[in-house]
Amino acid sequence: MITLYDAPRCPYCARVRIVLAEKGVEFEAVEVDLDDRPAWIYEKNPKGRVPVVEEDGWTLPESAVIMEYLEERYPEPALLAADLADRALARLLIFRADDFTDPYYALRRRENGADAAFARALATLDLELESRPWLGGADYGLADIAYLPWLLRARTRMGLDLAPYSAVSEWLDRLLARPAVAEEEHVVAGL
Ligand SMILES: N[C@@H](CCC(=O)N[C@@H](CS)C(=O)NCC(=O)O)C(=O)O
Repeated sequence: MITLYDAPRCPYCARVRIVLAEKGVEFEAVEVDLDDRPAWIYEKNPKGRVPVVEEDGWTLPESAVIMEYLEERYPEPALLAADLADRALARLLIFRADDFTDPYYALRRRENGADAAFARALATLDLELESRPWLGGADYGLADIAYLPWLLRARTRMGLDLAPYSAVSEWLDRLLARPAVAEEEHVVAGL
């Protein structure tokens, strides 16, 4: 069985939780206290960060890599499109997710100009979602899961109003209809 070294508040862990839930994979979650990280986490990941997955003594950190590993290990239901261009688009967006999450963290740190920078990041996402139903193209998948955790947290924990971003808002409503995403929303509500 897969073990996930996990932290409820961590959006990177949320990516992995959602993929596991979508694929119906049973796993054991070991909660890591981010405010007092145990020394052994460095044996699992030299950077000392979660998420890490472990299977038969083999460990893998980095949420974007874990998502792809899980996609290959448990191909059904597919979370990467069959179409090569859509697969590449999903990977590109995941590769560039920092363009969205950096302004989010700047806002969390209340840096100067962070409000405007996060608004710009949301407007860019909105524009992407005006042109296609899901971030990765025609189908729901890894790209949506890669961005979603920050939006759930921004809405619930930072009181973000998504009304000005109608495409993002509609996308989020469609996502929340999925049990795997609703489960994560429940985790966020409990933080
Ligand atoms: N690039 C990593 C980032 C993971 C990450 O930053 N996790 C945070 C919790 S949300 C963490 O473990 N922070 C502890 C630290 O940075 O020392 C990934 O995608 O998995």
